[in-house]
Amino acid sequence: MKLTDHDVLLVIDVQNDFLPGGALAVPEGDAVIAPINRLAARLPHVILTQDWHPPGHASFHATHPGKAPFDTTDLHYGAQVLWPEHCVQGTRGAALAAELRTERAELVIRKGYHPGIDSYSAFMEADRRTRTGLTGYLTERGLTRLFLAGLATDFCVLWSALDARAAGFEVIVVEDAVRGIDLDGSLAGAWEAMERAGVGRVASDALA
Ligand code: VGL
Ligand code: ZN
Repeated sequence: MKLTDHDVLLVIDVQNDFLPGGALAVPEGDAVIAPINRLAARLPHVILTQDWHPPGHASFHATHPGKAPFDTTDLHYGAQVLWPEHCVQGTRGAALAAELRTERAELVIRKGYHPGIDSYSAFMEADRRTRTGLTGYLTERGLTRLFLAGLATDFCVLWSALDARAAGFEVIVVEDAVRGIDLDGSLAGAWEAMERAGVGRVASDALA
C-alpha cells in the first residue's frame, strides 16, 4: 500500500495497565508493540493517545458502591461499563509502554480526564458532546487517512474508528497491531460495526 504525507498512524492507549500484568490487561496486549514500532518508523506522521483518568473516575467500579468490575451502570449520558481502576493520572499504569517507540510521535492526546465522563474515543467523549480537539488538529494539518493500532480493539480502537469515519476521515485498522478485551462478544461486534462504517483493514506487512 502506497503511503502519502496525509497518512498518520494513530496509536491508541498502549499503556502499562492494558498490558499483561496491568490493572485492565488486554489478552496479548503486548503483541501490538512490535508491529506498532515498525509502523511508527515508517508512517509519515504518528499520534499517540493516552487514557488518563483522575482518581475516583466515574468509569471505575469502586466509585459506585455495590458495583463489581465489568458491571454496567447508568451515568448522566447513558450506559457505562464499570472497569477496574486503571490509567490513573501520573501512575506507572498510565504510562506508555516502556518498549513503545514514541520518539516520532508529534502529538500525545489524553482522554478520560473529566471526572464524570469516560472517553473511549480519541475524538469525542462518552457524553457524545465533549470533543478532545483531535478532529481540528488533524484537519489543520491536512492529515486525512488514519491507520489505527493499539488497545483495545472493541473499545477505544472501535470508538475512535467510528468517530473518525463520522468526521470524514479515511480509516484503516492495522489488524495485527490491535488486540481486544472481548466482553460478551464485543470483539466480533466491533469488527462488524467497523466494517459497516466503512473502516478498512490492512496487515502491517502491507505497509512495511
Ligand atoms: C479502554 C476500557 C476503559 C481502552 C480504556 O483503551 O480500550 N477500555 N478505558
Ligand atoms: Zn479508561
